[in-house]
Amino acid sequence: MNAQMSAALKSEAAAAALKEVRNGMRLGIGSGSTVNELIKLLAKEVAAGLDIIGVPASEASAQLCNQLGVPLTTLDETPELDLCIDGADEIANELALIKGGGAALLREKIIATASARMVVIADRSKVVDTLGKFPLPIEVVQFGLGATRVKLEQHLKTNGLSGELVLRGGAEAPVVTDNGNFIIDAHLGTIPDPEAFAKGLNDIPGVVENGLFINLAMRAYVAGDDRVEIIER
Ligand code: ABF
Repeated sequence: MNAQMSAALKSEAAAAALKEVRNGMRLGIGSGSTVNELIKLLAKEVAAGLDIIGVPASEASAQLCNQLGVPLTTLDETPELDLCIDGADEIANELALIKGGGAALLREKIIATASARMVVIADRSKVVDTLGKFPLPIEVVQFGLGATRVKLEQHLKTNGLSGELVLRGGAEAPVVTDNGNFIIDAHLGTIPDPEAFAKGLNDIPGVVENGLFINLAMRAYVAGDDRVEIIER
């Protein structure tokens, strides 16, 4: 799929989700290239009179919203949201998701959890039978990285999984999230039971959050070549 086609599909998924947005809504705005398409469409609606207020999941999304005139607030001012629209890296059964390829998983999960309803926008390439081909992003604090890694390896073993744990960006230039943390990408290949694997993962003291979004999304708008499919949970 070339970049132009891919952008068109992302925009179609975003346009379908936009139909759920009503006047007066408090909107969680995720991040990533599909959400960027949503922000562009949203900005046009706002210019035409749509009255919404958004909370962005990343500095990048905030910047685009500000640039295009989508009004923003914070979860401190508006702690409860009506609808969150976000992208995903993988979408499996029951709308179990891997997110965090853009390193915004922590804010994305906070926003999704603060929202009455979460919907996902994606192109068809994101739909999988089993999660895990996409490396699972895990946000960890910088302090004690080595010790956290050991605990993560133990967690993998306990769950019958194995795979490389890779510090995103490498030791020389690690990626730092909007929250000042690092990301470890767990290259697992497959996560047959995401719910079981997620259990206890965030109990490791150095782990801040993980990219498994389970029982959060209610609906996904998935754009394929001929139509936008709606997947419900
Ligand atoms: C975000 O955007 C992330 O959680 C996920 O990593 C990513 C998907 O990106 P894209 O829309 O660019 O494929 O929602």
